[in-house]
Amino acid sequence: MSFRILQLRINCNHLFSPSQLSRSRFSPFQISPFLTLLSAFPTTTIITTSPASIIAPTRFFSAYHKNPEMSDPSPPPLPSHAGKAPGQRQQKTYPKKASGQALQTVKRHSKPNELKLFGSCFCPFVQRVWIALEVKGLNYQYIEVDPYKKPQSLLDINPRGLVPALKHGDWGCYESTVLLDYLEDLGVGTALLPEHPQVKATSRLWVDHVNRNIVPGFYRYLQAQEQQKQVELAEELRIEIAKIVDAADVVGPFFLGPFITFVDVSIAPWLLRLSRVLHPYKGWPLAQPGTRLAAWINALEGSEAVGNTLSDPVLYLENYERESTGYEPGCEGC
Ligand SMILES: N[C@@H](CCC(=O)N[C@@H](CS)C(=O)NCC(=O)O)C(=O)O
Repeated sequence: MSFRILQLRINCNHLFSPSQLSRSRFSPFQISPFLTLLSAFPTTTIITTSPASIIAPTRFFSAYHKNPEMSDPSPPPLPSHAGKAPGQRQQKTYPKKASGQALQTVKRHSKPNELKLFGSCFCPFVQRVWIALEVKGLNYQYIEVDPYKKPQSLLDINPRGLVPALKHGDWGCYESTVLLDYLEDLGVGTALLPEHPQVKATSRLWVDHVNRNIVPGFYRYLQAQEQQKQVELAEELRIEIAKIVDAADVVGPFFLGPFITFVDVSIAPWLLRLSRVLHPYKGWPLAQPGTRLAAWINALEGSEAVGNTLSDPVLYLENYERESTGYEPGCEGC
């Protein structure tokens, strides 16, 4: 088996240009020692003509030894425009249509209802509110909007034109954490906050940690281009995630135990994007099986309410292409 390396990026800077690389063919044995060396750089990525289109060297190396086709452990291929110079790229567009399980949910909740969620299928802040609606089992109408075109219906609720926005009868409100509180205060459906005042306060404290540290840390790292900066930011994010994992119930698998609650809903969109976005774009290592973090992520992935808000992985990959190359953040707090 041999393949061509199309692009080799160490922390997004090209070590070899595509034209240099595409002239040579490599057998995996020829590049194995090189890959071992590269595995010291966790954010290095390699794009090849093999079925594993873009991979971090550690995964590439171990995957090759397990299976020369490397079909299983590799992340999905990057969008066709990934890696192009800014001038060559087309104007960024945002996914406007949910896919997969999320599309089924959109269809189930398309009928007019006095409770309306104005959302965008790609947005993690929307996903928080959407998961809460699904966990609670509320009747609601999902309305897909493009927050970059800011339709009047959205501006009427949120003058800044950001999603998520919620309309309940004639009243409207926005900001994902405020909306989560509102849905909780309705007192309908499954509660997300525990009754005990101290456990409730602890939950709010950790949601604050997610908002202050994990969410901004995720985008800072995603957008970082310079190698040293990427290493630093990856470590910062790892530490902030480790803090909340350490604070979680020892058995779990969710934050407070066997059931999904407020903290899970608040962090879920970003934990789900570790494998869908940071892994393919930055070589972020997947959670080690058997760890508390892996158990938490698996529980989220397996939750029906969470699954009902998830589109196919390619939607997230395409949505973050621009951010991953350091251009305009697509969301607040990025
Ligand atoms: N702090 C807000 C952030 C919402 C946000 O940034 N939404 C993005 C989409 S993910 C948006 O509407 N962007 C439109 C824009 O920036 O104009 C929240 O928690 O709801």
